[in-house]
Amino acid sequence: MNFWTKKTAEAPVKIWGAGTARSLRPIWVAEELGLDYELAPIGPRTGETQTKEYTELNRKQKIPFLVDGEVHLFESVAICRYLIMVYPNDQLSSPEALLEKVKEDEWVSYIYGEIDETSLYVMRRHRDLADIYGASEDVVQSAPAYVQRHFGVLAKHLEHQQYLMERGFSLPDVLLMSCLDWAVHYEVPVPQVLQNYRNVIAERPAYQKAMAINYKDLFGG
Ligand SMILES: N[C@@H](CCC(=O)N[C@@H](CS)C(=O)NCC(=O)O)C(=O)O
Repeated sequence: MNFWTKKTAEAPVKIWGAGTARSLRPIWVAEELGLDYELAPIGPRTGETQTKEYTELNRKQKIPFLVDGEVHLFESVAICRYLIMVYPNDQLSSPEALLEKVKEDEWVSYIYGEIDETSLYVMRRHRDLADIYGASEDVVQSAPAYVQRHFGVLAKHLEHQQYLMERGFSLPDVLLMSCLDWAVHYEVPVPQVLQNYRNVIAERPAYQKAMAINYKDLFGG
């Protein structure tokens, strides 16, 4: 199958998952791209990821998840990357040259690895989800300092530029913004440069729409 000439005559893109920082990402990207997509807003701890039907689609029993014709994808980063590359528009810039690609990967891996998985999700696992993963006060207490160290690196990079990639708003910004919101929710201090960056990105209509869709229970409606 050639993704780059993919026809949209098939059913619209379907995305599963709502209510978490990870599920926000594909919804936000879909909104930035102006996609006609269907959302199944299933939550992570509601039993909806454990049903027979969902497990047949996604053996990981996690959200988010995407189906687009023959393409089945889990992992928020992969889903966003897929949407940006298959349905490009001028709201989300895509890397073209090799160095741009690897630089973008560098930020994506850094934010996903160090801030999402290693810090914020660790706090979630060992505090909010302690019944499942075990409580660990030491781990939970040391995580915010670790996040802040990496926020320092990101703040330095963003001191003199608006977005992580010089060419404009892109996938690493979607990841960083979702992590900043998560950190603020966990009361992890955020440096001023990143607070300013967050305020600018929060003005994006697609972000606001995606937040209202993803966190429907918080925003009402
Ligand atoms: N690395 C995955 C993480 C997916 C993930 O852990 N999703 C959580 C919600 S944020 C989930 O579905 N948890 C349900 C479960 O573990 O049963 C991604 O970025 O998509």
